[in-house]
Amino acid sequence: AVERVEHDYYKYHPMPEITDWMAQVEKDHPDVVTVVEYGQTYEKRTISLLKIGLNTGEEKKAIWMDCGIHAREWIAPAFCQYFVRQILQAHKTDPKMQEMLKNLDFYVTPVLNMDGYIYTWKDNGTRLWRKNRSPGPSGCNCTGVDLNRNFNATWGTIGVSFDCCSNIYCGRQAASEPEAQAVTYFVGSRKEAFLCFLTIHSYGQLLLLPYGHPNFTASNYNELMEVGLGAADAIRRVHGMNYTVGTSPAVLYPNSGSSRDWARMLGIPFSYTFELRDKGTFGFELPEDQIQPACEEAYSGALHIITYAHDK
Ligand code: ING
Ligand code: ZN
Repeated sequence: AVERVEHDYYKYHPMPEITDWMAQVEKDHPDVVTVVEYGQTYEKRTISLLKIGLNTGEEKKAIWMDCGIHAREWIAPAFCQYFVRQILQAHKTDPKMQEMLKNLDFYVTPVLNMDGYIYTWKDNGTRLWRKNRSPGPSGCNCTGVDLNRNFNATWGTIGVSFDCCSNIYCGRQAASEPEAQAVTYFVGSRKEAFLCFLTIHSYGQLLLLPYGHPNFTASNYNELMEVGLGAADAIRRVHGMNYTVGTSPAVLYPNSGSSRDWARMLGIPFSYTFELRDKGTFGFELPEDQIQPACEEAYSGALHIITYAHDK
């Protein structure tokens, strides 16, 4: 028999281990989990997500979560893995989760920017790479587009750069990048189903809501704030950590082309960006001994939003 290696949720994993883990989770939970391939990266890697939910034969509502849109934010993929494990555990023990898995499908992408993530594991001084790995336009010697500036939401208007060497380069046009196209197509073709769009980043301990452009206000802004503040309370109750809630212009600075804004403009009511631990002490290089508490508190926050959206 093939030796079975337990997956350590409190370590960071290179891409091949995360891909193997996805296949193993599907194998271990064939009644609730399916691996779905839905796109390709610039370097032709297959982008996959885990679809988690009970097969009821009915039309179901859905929850979106993506992690690792920015390569260096390693706590984000770790959180997606933890999140999947927790909902599968709760599926066995918690009546509320059983109810939600009957009514909802969770679509979880552990690493969206796979090319960038692999690049940060190369150990060549590349640990802090943020963007994807597509080449710049002719005449530019830099690589990569900021995928969270590339979505078709007030694209290219504010908080971006058109310099292809910038870390916030928005690309040559909206959704020019294959990774952004994959999300745009997958979510866009099921847009009526999605109640929540949760995109996971680090760092800063923030819960950001639409819109990044200061001239626009989400029609359900008050409700987004209220639910976000409830999530921040839930987070604080776990380990006492403070998360700040608001739009990006209110909390830090404006931006355009984010996937969160795109999802809200598409009509998905509960669209949030999570900025996980910490507040800058370790930044993108959050030590492994903080993976567990960071994931525990963020899980509580995410569940607050998902439960609200489900019950509404
Ligand atoms: N932060 C996000 C980014 O895309 C953001 C979200 C935007 C935060 C604007 C604050 C202001 O820049 C990270 N960490 O990627
Ligand atoms: Zn980020």
